[in-house]
Amino acid sequence: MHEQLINPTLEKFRAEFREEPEHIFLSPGRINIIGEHVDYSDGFVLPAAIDKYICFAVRKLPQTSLCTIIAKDLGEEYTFDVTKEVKPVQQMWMNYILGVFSQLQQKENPFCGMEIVFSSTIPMGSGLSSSAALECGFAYILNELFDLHLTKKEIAVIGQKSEHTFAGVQCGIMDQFASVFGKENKVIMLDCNSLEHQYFDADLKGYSLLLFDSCVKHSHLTSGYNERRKDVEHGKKVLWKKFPEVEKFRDFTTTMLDSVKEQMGSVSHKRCLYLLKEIKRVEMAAKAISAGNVEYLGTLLTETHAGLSTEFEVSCNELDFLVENTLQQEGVLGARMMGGGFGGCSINLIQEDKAEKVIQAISEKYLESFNIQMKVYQVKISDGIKEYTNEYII
Ligand code: GAF
Repeated sequence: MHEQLINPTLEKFRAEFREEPEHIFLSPGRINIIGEHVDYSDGFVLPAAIDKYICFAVRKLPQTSLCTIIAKDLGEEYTFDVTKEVKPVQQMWMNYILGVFSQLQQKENPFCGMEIVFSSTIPMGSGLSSSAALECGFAYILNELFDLHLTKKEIAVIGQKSEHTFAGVQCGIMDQFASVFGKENKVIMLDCNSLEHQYFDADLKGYSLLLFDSCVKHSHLTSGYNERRKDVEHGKKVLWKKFPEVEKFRDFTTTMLDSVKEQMGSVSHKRCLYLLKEIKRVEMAAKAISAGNVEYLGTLLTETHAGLSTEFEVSCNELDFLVENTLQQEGVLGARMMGGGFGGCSINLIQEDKAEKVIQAISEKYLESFNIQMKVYQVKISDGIKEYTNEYII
């Protein structure tokens, strides 16, 4: 991590600001084992933070009110005045940050100038939540530097709201929650309705979770993410009109759903059907993990892909190809697209000693069919956002 991430971030900070940073923070991306698109529908999800991070090198400047942020990997920088109201800007990466700042600025304004350089090993647009890592990382920094006394839940919610208000994506809470609450070797079972959560050991009994990056990039602002959410909200409205006594979306049955199919229309019906089935699958997956039943976990992952592809319609040809072909390989228990969809990664449950062979076979087939070199990430389940306090002088 030093070579790849921390040292280059530090070097850039020193080169640009001619000083040492006072803090280094690491904010992780996430995987999601199962529970896709249910985080804005009272569902359960099973995400985990991973060992791919945004690294922030930070220094406070009490004598000024200017905050300069350098996005090292993009070769861009942006300066804003912490005493002035902030508005969305052209640079999307900066909107994640400004969206966080605007919420905290409204509460009180204890801020002064700052110098920040950040750099990342989370590939952008690959479904590993680089945006949540950026939002929550910045909220965490402000919390630490200015003693804001925010709880971890508040940091996650501020990150999510920044996405809604400044980035225009009506996302759920899963990505931000995983980035903040991640724990080494533990999967989080999160109830997105109450935000109650518990941790599970991620022992996969000789199998590992490998990510295959289709390298088809997506942005949830221009993909169908917000549209899917609208389809679902419409379906919910119809359901609650007929069954006002039902408290949470996940308490509707498929029989109730079918009874209002005509009023809601076939599109919202299939979206809601997928969601109700997916929420149940997550509960079954949590039981399968606890019981060490990896075969069944694999079956559930594959069922999720079928639902995402045909009912929720957020997959794409490249992801369908990767999943279909991976499932044909020996030693593969399950595969599915991961995250919001329309590109990004598949997550695959593969016997450890068969992984190399699977990777080789799928890379070749993918290159041949799409002329794209697939990328492979073997990730470790890691801690959530934290200050990096080890020695980092190079
Ligand atoms: C994206 C969103 F940001 C999450 O909130 C979630 O809905 C996910 O897609 C799909 O499960 O990552």
